[in-house]
Amino acid sequence: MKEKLQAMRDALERELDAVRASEDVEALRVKYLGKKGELTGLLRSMGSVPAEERPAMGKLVNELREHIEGVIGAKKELMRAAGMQLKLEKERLDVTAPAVVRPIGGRHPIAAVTKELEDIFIGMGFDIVDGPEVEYDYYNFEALNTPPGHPARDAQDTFYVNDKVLLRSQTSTVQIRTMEKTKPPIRVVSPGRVYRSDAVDATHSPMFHQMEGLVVDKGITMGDLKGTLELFAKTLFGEETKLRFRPHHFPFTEPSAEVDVSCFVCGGKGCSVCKKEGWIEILGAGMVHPNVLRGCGIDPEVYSGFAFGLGIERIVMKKYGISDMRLLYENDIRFLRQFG
Ligand code: 2U9
Repeated sequence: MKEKLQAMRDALERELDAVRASEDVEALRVKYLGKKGELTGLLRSMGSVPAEERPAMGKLVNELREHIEGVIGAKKELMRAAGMQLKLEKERLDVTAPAVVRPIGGRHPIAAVTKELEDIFIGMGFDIVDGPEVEYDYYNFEALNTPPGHPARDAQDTFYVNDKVLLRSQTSTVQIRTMEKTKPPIRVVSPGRVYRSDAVDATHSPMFHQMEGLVVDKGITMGDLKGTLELFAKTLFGEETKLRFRPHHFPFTEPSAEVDVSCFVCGGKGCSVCKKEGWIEILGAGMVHPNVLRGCGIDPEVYSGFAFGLGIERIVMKKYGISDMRLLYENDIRFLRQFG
């Protein structure tokens, strides 16, 4: 019996030494101290030990059990501490390490100016409206008082999907859709892409961006148009900016005008940005043609309205002194970085 106890003790020692995972320590505890464990078995067999030896043997078995409990407990604690140490090592965080620099992108100059223009008009109570770039001929031309064969179609020649469907050449399409859907008062601006079958050069592109505005209500006059555009121009280019209206013709407005601002670089004296003119053309505008209102179910005897349109690229180029429009579409990061 004594030898058996010693052998068990030695075996446990070896097995504990070999253990690598805490589950294996628990397995050893069960192996020796569990209900069907080796030491438990030994206790059960005490009956076969002669009565006079039993107390001494019982004492030895108890000592061994205490020993096993002790070493297994100690091993468990050791492994828990080692595991914790490993976890701490793994999760070590050097708070003094330099931060990873994540470069932050910036707005494209066209997007930046579009937002600037939107904010100005939102400030005046306008809504921003959006619509499809692939449009019906009806919304792009016919509803804008430009029937088939009208000479104004040439200047806005665009890309046709078929006889009736095209890529819009102006965002007025959105304003027609707005007038069809909503009753006056209407106060909207429509920024977006437009298309024209123009060859690419420093000042032309088959795709560019426009923003158009439309106001329709009772009693709207040319005075409202001038006041609105003046406030717009002063906010965008500075308080000292002056406006100049030159008579013009558009099929969708009557009367119509082209609108210049006094040069925001030289103040009107003449420089390279205004080509020594002192004025920079930025807008087209006019009073909405009665035919256009009527076509959208708005009675021109009751309501009147003004409209205007501008090319966003042109404003971007004048504002930042960019002489070639193609730079705006090449997405060369060295160019774009200059605008933050
Ligand atoms: C409706 C009725 C009339 C929008 C207008 C212009 C004048 C104009 C050009 C500016 C530069 C186009 O991008 S550009 O080439 N636009 O000169 N646009 S009046 O007139 C409208 C709009 C909607 C219902």
